[in-house]
Amino acid sequence: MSTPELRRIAVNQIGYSAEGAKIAIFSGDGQDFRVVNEETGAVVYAGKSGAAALDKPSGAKVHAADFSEVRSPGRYRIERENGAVSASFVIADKPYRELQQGLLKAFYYYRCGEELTEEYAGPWGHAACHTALGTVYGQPELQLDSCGGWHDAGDYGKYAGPGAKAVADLLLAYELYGAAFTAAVPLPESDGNTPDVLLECKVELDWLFKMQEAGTGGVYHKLTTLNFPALDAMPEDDTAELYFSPVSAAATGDFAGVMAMAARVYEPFDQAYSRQCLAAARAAWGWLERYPEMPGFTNPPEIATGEYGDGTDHDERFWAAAELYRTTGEELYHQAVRSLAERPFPKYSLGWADMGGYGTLAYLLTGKAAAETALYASLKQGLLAEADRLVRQSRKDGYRISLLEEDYIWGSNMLLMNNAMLLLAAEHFSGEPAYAACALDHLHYLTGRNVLDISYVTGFGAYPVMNPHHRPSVGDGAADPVPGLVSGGPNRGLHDEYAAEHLQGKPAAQCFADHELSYSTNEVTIYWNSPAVFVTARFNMQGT
Ligand code: G3I
Ligand code: 9MR
Ligand code: ZN
Repeated sequence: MSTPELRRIAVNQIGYSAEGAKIAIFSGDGQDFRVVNEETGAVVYAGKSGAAALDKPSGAKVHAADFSEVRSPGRYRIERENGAVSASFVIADKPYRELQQGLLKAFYYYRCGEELTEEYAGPWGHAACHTALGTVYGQPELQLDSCGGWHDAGDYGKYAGPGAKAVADLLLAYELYGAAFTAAVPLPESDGNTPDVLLECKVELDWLFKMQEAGTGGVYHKLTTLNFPALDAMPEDDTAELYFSPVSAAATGDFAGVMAMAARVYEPFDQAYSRQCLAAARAAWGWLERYPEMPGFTNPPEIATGEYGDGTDHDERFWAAAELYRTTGEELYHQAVRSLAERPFPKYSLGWADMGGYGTLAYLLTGKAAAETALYASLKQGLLAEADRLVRQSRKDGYRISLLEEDYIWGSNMLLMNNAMLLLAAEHFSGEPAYAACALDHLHYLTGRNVLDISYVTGFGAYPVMNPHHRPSVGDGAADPVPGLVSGGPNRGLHDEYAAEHLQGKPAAQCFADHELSYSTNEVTIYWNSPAVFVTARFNMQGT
């Protein structure tokens, strides 16, 4: 269809809920617009956009067009007097159901170690991959089962910390918004009893068990080949030797946190599994106690894959202690939470490096009665203050999101969705609907209401990302990319050659290239998908 310059109308390309606010963002001149029902051709609303203002992060002169009065379910588009036409979108009671299912199904496509069959994967299937034993780095005689889990991203590495963040987001979504997870995805394991989101997370948890060092409880930081394979390599053709990188405190803390969480969440469905998770979490905690001071992880010299370096592990320890306390109620862990909380790490950040926010959420969710009064009050107040800051920033932004110019970093869409998660946590603890409204504005940006008029979720929206840096999507021969993947989004750092060559001088929010070579703007990862599942689940709850 038309190019973004001609469209100049940014909408959530999925759509808007019938009862909620409906705002399109215009750029360029001309305020008059009409909303057209695409089935009947009828103009159902005519109006004028508000005053225009220059928006620094996007470099655009933007104005908001409010058509909240349109409430009848249907498929619509917006037209402006200057000839611009928006993407087609729906107005519906619950417009984001399929999006949530697609974002969750993405984890199935990321699975490693098993065949993705045509029945479940359609044209995006492939043979079982990475089934060989892995070698423990520095111990050539020690070869271990490494099979399973999810690939991290556009590459086929598997990294314990990022994997734990992804599972944590999904389990938190299930804990807070369980009613949004009743429909089957479906998955090969769907049994009509255990929710699919738990079945999918079990794939990663089962793999995480294999990352725990026998005897010590420490957790290997990652499992990868020495180098990244070619960009068109299908997973089953990536047969280079796999290595377990050394144990790290960050990975061990993340592992303890997510396993303690899993022990709680799986308990009603599978008590033996729940016990196994808790025992693994306790063993990891034992390792952390034995090694209170550890240097951050850095890649061993021969290993060139993703480092996920992390200078401080107090946040991961804090999360681990808080989840272990929430799950067991044992004083030992409460004591650890209280002493770690005194350390100066970010308490409201949701990873992958700064995991303190998960500790804060776990402690607050434990409830006031079980908490120390002053710590509970300060964490709750801090969370709400952080959410207030995000709301204030969003109100100043042309596209109504909390990202500042300097926030358009590698994986800016993770920051976008993490901020939306934090806003929804604030809604949860305060009951204040303005936080949810602001979070929804973040979702609108993700699926199209942004300066590039692009949906950052493959397969969703009229103008979605088509060429992600994702090896299966490059190599599988299917016309469309694997669906349901969240792209990293604009990154003003221009950290790859393609971006450096093509995006020089662009405003921050336009530093994005829908090109498979641009890994620093257009790669996809499990931990960019997972907060988006959390956010969509909130808006799929009944009665909201
Ligand atoms: O946090 C700082 C910020 O303070 C600073 O202003 C800004 C300026 O550039 O940088 C921010 O740090 C960035 C950091 O991501 C933020 O999380 C770094 O520049 C940036 O280089 C770093 O990128 C990471 C990238 O690996 C390179 O290390 C991404 O977060 C991380 O998601 C990505 O992860 C890769 C794995 O290594 C391999 N698998 C794919 C995956 C996704 O691309
Ligand atoms: O494909 C790799 C991607 O998963 C990583 O996030 C990225 C940064 O570590 O690196 C990509 O691999 C590129 C490598 O770093 C440089 N040569 C080109 C590779 C892409 O084909
Ligand atoms: Zn694999």
